Amino acid sequence: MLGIARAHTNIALIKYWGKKDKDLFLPMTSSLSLTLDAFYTDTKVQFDPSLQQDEFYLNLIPQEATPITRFLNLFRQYMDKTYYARVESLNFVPTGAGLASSASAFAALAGAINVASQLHFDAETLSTFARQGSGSATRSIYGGFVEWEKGTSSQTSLAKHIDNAEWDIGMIIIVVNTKEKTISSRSGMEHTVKTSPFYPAWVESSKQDLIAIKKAIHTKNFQTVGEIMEWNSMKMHATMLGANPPFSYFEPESILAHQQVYRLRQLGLPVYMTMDAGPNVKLLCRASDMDTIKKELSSVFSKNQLISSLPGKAMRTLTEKEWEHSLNTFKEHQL
Ligand code: 2P0
Repeated sequence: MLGIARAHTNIALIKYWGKKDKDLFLPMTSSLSLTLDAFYTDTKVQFDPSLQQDEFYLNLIPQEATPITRFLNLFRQYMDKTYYARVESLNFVPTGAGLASSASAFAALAGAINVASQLHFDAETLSTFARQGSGSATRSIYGGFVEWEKGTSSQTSLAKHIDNAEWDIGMIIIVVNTKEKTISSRSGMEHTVKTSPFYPAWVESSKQDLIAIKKAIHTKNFQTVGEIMEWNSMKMHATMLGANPPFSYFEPESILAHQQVYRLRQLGLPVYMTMDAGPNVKLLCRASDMDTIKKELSSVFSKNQLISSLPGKAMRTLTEKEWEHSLNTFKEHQL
């Protein structure tokens, strides 16, 4: 009863910001993302009759297993025979890069449990499980462009694959260094839904953005995809400025990054920005322009503030040999 899986992080182009049902992680709006190749989580799950409780190791270090137990129970309710499990995760999402790893973490965990439990749910169903770990994990079940349909129930709030994104597309993450503690996305979105008079407008506008971006993805219209992405992100952040009391994830360097994007566009480079529940700025650009853009940005940001990635693939299962390889890679990088 062993299962191993790899899932990649994703960045939302059409954002998820607000829950209709906190317990089931049902979102107020549908969202759409791009899965990224460079950042992923590998997870191994073994159900073991000799265990007295669930065990969880993150990057080889033992952790409190309660959230994992809660997630394992979502699957255990369908299993004939249930055992405790040993869960080992390796995060290949650079720490300090300010990228949320919960998306890849819960998608990989769902994938590994799916094999270990021998339940073999299909990918869409699996995304409904991943969702109950963290909303954005719903979308990390698939590669390329992915839509999370908000649905009306736990069974219908799921991910759908939209496009492999195997065209000239990439992302550059501008890491904005900040030591300040920010508001978690979970509490930030709750506060926004409750208090921002802009929130209903966001729901309506985001619905339109989703329709338009899907059309643009379908016709591979890069400029329109970028423009809609940028506008959607700004509108999401505007809901926070309108909350009571207001809050914002912007840092001075986020604004600096925005100014650079405007400058790059004036130079004729098609590049667009988006920001999540943190100060880092993510750029959508042509993969073939990534080196030029990084070079341009190096006058303002240091090399290690600029991380790039191509589109990534869907969650997949790994063999034990691949796990051993992953473990060795992780240990080498740690040294
Ligand atoms: C997104 N974010 O669509 C949006 C945009 C942040 C801003 O998904 O409470 O960690 O676990 O469902 O998924 C971050 O929120 O929140 C997020 P929970 P999650 O990517």
